[in-house]
Amino acid sequence: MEANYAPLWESLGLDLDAHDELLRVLGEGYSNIFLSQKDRPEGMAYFDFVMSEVHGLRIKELIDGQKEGRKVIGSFCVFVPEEIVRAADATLVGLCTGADFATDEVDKLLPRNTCALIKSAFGFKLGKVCPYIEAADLLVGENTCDGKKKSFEVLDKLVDKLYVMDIPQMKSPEGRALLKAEYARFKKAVEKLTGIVIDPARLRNGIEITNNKRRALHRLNSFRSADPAPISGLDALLANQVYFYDEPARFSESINKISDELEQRIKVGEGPFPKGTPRILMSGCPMAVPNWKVPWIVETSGAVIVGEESCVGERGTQNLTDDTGETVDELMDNILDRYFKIDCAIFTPNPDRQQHIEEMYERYNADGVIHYGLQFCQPYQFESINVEATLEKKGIPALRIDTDYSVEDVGQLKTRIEAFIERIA
Ligand code: BJ8
Repeated sequence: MEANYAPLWESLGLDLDAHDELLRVLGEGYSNIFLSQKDRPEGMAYFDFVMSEVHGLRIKELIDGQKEGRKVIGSFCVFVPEEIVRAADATLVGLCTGADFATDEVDKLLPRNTCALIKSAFGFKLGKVCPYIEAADLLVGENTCDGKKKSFEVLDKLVDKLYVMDIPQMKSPEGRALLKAEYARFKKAVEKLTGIVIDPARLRNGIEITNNKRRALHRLNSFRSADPAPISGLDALLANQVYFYDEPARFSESINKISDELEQRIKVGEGPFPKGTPRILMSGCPMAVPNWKVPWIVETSGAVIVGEESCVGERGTQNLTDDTGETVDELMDNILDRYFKIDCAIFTPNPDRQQHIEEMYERYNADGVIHYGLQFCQPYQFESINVEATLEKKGIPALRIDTDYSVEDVGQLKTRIEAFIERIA
């Protein structure tokens, strides 16, 4: 019998009718995009289940955890150090974004030329359809791009639990000092919220839990360099998206199970697309659930995606945190070392990202790079011009796409993507 989560959603203040409609549209989209794929690894059944319960069972687990004293912290960015959250027995979850919602209300609050990701986060809040934002004990905003930074001033008026973290814009000693101070302040805030003092053993445990999730995804992704690729880009993206919601140990175990399967598939040359299918590296803005538009177009136009240079992808999960250290200060420095390497486009200059794109292109044996920029995303749109030019100069075919969450441009995107695939085939 299907569980009835309506009382739970009602207790969180969700608009049940709007939420039902959202789940209906999501379910339909999911089944058209994911379930219609051929030759998926059997292990993806777990992710189908997670997605069907992402607003149900997972929310119930979080609420049950809260009853036992485990706090929930929501975040919009991979700069929020999960190690510190886990060290205090709290749970870090990604907040809803990735689809347009309550757009009329959003347009009254935010400038029109705000990126779809930010608008979407507000749409989920204003439309009362995100159980994560409602269930969270603390929301962490971060001063990354100007859009996010200023939008948190607006969000602060809508919620009473917003904490804003400052983020440097340059990889300088001063930038590092700023991030160090901000992580120390965040640790204090987490300790205050949870009533738990983070000691070295706890911090080491938080590092281990978080590293294990990353390790599992590194392993899964390593198999995508094979030809034929043993998993579609859509399914791999889904695994990267679920990373932000699922219980960590269960997530790592499920990813490792799929990886075992992929290893076998490679031995017998099996995959959802035939050997020799043109291979694409996606690069650019993060794609949160249910933003599957461009990967879906790519993989229904004769190519396979073999890597994501994105925060919902390798930019978010690359590099483990060193767990060696005896004191909290040493371990906090290790955390700082790891996060200060994130090559988000908010940094200036940001040469590491260009290098990472080229390195991923080689490692995954890609044939071309599609740069995915959200309209009005200044950091990534600015970088995309140079990324495209530099790649082309080095003989790496590149296509620059600027889009949003609407479906209006699907036809036009398909034409451009098909032409690009023809060029690299
Ligand atoms: S570390 S990429 S998750 S900031 S798409 S809101 S940049 S205008 S999401 Fe990001 Fe952290 Fe960086 Fe990663 Fe602004 Fe661009 Fe919108 Fe964006």
